[in-house]
Amino acid sequence: MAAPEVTHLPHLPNDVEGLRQSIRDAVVRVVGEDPREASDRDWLEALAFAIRERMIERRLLTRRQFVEEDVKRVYYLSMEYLIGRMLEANLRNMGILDEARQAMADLGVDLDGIIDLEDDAALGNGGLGRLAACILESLATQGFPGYGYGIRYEYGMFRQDFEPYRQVEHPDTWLRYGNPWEFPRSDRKFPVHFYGYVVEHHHPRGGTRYTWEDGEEVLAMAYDYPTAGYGRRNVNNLRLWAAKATRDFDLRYFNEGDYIRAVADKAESETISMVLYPNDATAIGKELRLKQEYFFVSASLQDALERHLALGYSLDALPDKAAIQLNDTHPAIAVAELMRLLVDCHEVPWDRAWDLTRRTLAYTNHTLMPEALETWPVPLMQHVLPRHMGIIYQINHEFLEEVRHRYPGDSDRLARLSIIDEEGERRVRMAHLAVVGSHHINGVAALHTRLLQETLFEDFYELWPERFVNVTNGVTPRLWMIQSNPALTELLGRRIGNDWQYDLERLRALEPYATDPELQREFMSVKRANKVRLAELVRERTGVELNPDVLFDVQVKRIHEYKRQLLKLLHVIDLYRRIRAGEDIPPRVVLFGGKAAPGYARAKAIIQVINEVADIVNHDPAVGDRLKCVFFPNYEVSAASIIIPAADLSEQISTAGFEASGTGNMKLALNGALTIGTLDGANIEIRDAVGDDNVFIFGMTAAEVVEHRARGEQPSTILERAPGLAAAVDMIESGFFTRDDPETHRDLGRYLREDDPFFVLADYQAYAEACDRADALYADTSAWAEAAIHNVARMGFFSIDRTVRDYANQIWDVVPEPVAPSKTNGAA
Ligand code: NBG
Repeated sequence: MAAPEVTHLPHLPNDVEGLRQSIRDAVVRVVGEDPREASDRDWLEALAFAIRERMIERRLLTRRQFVEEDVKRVYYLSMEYLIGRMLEANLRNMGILDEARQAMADLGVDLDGIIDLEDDAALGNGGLGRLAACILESLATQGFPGYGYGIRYEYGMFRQDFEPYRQVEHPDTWLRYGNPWEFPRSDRKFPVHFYGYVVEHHHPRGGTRYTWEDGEEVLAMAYDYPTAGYGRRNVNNLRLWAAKATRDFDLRYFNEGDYIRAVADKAESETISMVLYPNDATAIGKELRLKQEYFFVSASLQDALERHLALGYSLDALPDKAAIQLNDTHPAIAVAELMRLLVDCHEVPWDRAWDLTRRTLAYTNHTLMPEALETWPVPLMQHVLPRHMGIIYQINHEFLEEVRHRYPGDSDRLARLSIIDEEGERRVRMAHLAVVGSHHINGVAALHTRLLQETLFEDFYELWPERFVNVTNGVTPRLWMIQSNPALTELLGRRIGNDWQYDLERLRALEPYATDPELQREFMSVKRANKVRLAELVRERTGVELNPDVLFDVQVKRIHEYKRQLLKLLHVIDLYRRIRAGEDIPPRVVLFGGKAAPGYARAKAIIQVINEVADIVNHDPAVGDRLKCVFFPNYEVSAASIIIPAADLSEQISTAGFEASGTGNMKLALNGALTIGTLDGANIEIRDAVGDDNVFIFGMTAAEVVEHRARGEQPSTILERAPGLAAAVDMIESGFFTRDDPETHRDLGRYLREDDPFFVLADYQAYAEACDRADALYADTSAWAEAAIHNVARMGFFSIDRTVRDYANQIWDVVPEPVAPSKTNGAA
């Protein structure tokens, strides 16, 4: 029994006075500056320290409660967390935003200026990483014992710049001022092994043991980021691993006198956590990436097992006390690593270990795109992770035995199901490994899950239909409404109270007011204020002036052929041509935002042509305010928070069958934008929720896309029937927008006319008509406002809290463990 003094947890006051005291002290004690001399950045750091002290108190209380209640824990393994800025989010979720604003004001500092100093934590590419961040926030908010695991990349998502039209990438130096939010845990380190070879040891009394010898070892060191729940005292932990060289490894060379080599090798082993791969929905197949994946999976599983055993549980109790979720195939090596840890390190017999593994792991699939499905060449896997290759062979052998038993003589089926792809260069299919090693596999929207069952995992679905479930994605209303859209939050509070902040379905209370002219007027004036706010930012970043009284048409997301930014651009070009021809068309602002993977030439060409078109359109005196086109540079979470609340129209125009879910679609609709979209991903569920009248659906369905492809129609024949579209393609191709070098987009023109793999041309006519429908509705302000209010009121289903509850009920079998509401216990 520890002494009372030892078991004591400090308790800091959360009122203005207490905060002011902590902040002023932190300037001196932590930052090391005289408060009279402190810069804004010093104050930012001091404030962050004052908050994190309070977060860690609640974190430790939360953890104590989890131990006392003997809870089952959820471990979320993700290569990416697209968190964004932390200051405002932490203040808000800790329930001390107003107090901190006042405390800072008392100290003569404007909190909002400080908030804008912070860099985004951009440890992710796009929707998958942002979803992971939303899930962690919701786990804490709902009181689930959830632990995030990932990588502490020294450099996150690159910063995007245009020079002048082309994308150039700059390193994201988000840690250059240090990071006040993290707790470096130098005592929480795990060795991670690479290369070397495997030795078989035959026991005299039967049985074989394997040891993994030689090779290299890197240490994974923990950095903890407390994650606060909103409106209650739960604080969970996100643990990010950084690679550190092991001392043994250094010493070898030091002893040989090669000092330079020793230091260089140390730097090299630390490159594992150096940089995020800036790729979205694409597999890269680089050795360093495989090492990153294994690095964080191994450290996370070692950590989770150590905690499990330290709590006094037996390994047999693992599936009852831990649920491990694999976010896409990136952590799929966990299947083999958990087996290795159980069998080789803890001497659990193989069959029992396999049973435990399969009952502990679950896998979320985020894409059907073949190029995004990770596979590793067998020789590479053998080289980097020789023991895991052996384990995968064994798992595959036993799995295929089971299949053979059920489908005798069906060798095609065996080849289709095998974890090893035997065609051409032999490769390990990570998605198959994840499916075979998981008790549940989920897609992220209803259509996506159905397509998984019917196409990608058809054979697996036939084997184990009960393992496949849908969990439609969601978004957190704390970031995507309360923080990003304070004006609408205030309006909602006045009209329907604040219950929706915890239970988004409560937004339905707004329904009866959708036709109320007073609410419509207030709603539209909130939207206008948000458009003014965005217009200021756009002027600052691009010099382009936007008129807040016209329709704001927004497409923000990664740049990808399947997302069809080109479809929107062709429409812009058509409008421009018609304006120049003297046609009177309804005015609009078109705003694009998003990054292209640095190696994705086509996506980069798309960015370039959008910038070129924008430059001509925005400077043509014949156009004026009737059309503006902006490519917002360096789209990131903090920019999204300004852009999304200002959108009238939300572009969700992917080729049907390609967008697994989309989550931007949910954020935009929640903020009262009307969706113009295809029947793809979660758009379908959004339409079902908001109703046909409140969304503009167009284009081929997923099934029609398949039929259309089978017909093999030449895209150029479509152009013969559509003169406006043909003119737009021609303007790109002939160099109308690139007069210095008319050849620039020859290839893009040819691509559209001859290939058009994502059916931009085939869907164009339907798209243009849907745009006209949007214009017509926008002309009727009251009708538009009514539809927009219906969108907000009906978005309850798309709360991340519902998503997390679906995981908890259908997959994890865990219950929430709320600590206490923050205002009654702890505050003040
Ligand atoms: C992305 C999908 C999106 C989906 C997010 C989150 C990958 C591999 N997939 O449609 O493209 O919304 O995942 O589920 O990044």
